Amino acid sequence: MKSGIIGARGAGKSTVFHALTGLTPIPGVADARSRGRPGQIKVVDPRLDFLEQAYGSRKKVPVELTLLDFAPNPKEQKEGAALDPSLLPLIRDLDALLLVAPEFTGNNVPLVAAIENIEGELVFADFDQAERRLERLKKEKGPIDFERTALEKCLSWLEQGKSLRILDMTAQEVHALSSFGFLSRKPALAVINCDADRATIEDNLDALRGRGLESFRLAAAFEAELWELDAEGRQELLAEAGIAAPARDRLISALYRSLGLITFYTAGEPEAHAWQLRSGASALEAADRIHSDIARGFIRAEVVSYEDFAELRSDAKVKEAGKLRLEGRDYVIQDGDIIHIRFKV
Ligand SMILES: Nc1nc2c(ncn2[C@@H]2O[C@H](COP(=O)(O)OP(=O)(O)OP(=O)(O)O)[C@@H](O)[C@H]2O)c(=O)[nH]1
Ligand SMILES: [Mg+2]
Repeated sequence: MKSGIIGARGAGKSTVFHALTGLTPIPGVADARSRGRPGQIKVVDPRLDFLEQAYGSRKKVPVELTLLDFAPNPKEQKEGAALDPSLLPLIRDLDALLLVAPEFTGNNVPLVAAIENIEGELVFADFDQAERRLERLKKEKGPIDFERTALEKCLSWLEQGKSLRILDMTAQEVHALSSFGFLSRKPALAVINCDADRATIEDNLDALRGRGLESFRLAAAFEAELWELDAEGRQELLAEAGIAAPARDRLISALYRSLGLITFYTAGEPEAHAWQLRSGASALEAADRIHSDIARGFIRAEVVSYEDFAELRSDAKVKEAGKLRLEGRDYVIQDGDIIHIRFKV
């Protein structure tokens, strides 16, 4: 899963990237080819640690998220502009966006306005794209099909300055528009980059929630500096600042919530593996996540919930207690399920 960090010049995007990944930002201004810098975040997962131990696995594979920071391009992004327009094609295929609003000493702008300005740019870009496509369809004079009516619905929504994230669409409409990668429909988090003494403030930003945005507060410069220390030192300074968990861990939960994701596991002696999945996905989709061959040859899934396994601690005991379920391809995977797929190729 890939998320991109966007926002105004100097909002602290690279500092947020540094705080979350431990990687220092790209120095200077990048050329067109190397604008996006990816950083990996391994998801800290106590359930996976437990499985690794219980199975004596030789390898542990956590879920990884990718964050992208973009080198600035002052020629394209004017001082004060909410977004660099030349980034638009680079963020179209991302799964989620982090919209950064600065709220630290030296750069403290009205929060909701900062986020709404970024959203405004996304809405504008979508409007432009939808309009151009609609015009082409009209010129082709084909029948008024599903795509066309769906586009018209989007346009009249975007026209009001609203993001597509909060537009009710039928599954058919979503399908008809899926190839567009509309930016204002992407799950997004409002990231408030603040001073350390304001990191634990509880925001109640109804204006943002109304736009389908959750907010997420972090003291980026403070947490970026913590990477100089060992794990213990980091924990100590975080605790002193009253911050319960590192921004990285809190971000992961926030992203999981706003993207509607769950984690399932496969575990055995070779490896304990955590997999990310869309909430509501079937056993067949889980199989496909592991390997397309496994999905193709799917016979059935053997499933135990994490809670049951944690209590019984071995496959044999799970079976004995009758807690191992045999499920078919349509079974809806639950968060924490440990599954073993039987398949034939
Ligand atoms: N005090 C404080 N300073 C910050 C914080 N975040 C960023 N800064 C400072 O703000 C300036 C800009 O930060 P960057 O992280 O480079 O901002 P950016 O959004 O990546 O900037 P561009 O890539 O040039 O658009 C730097 O001088 C940072 O040190 C913060 O949380 N607290
Ligand atoms: Mg930067």
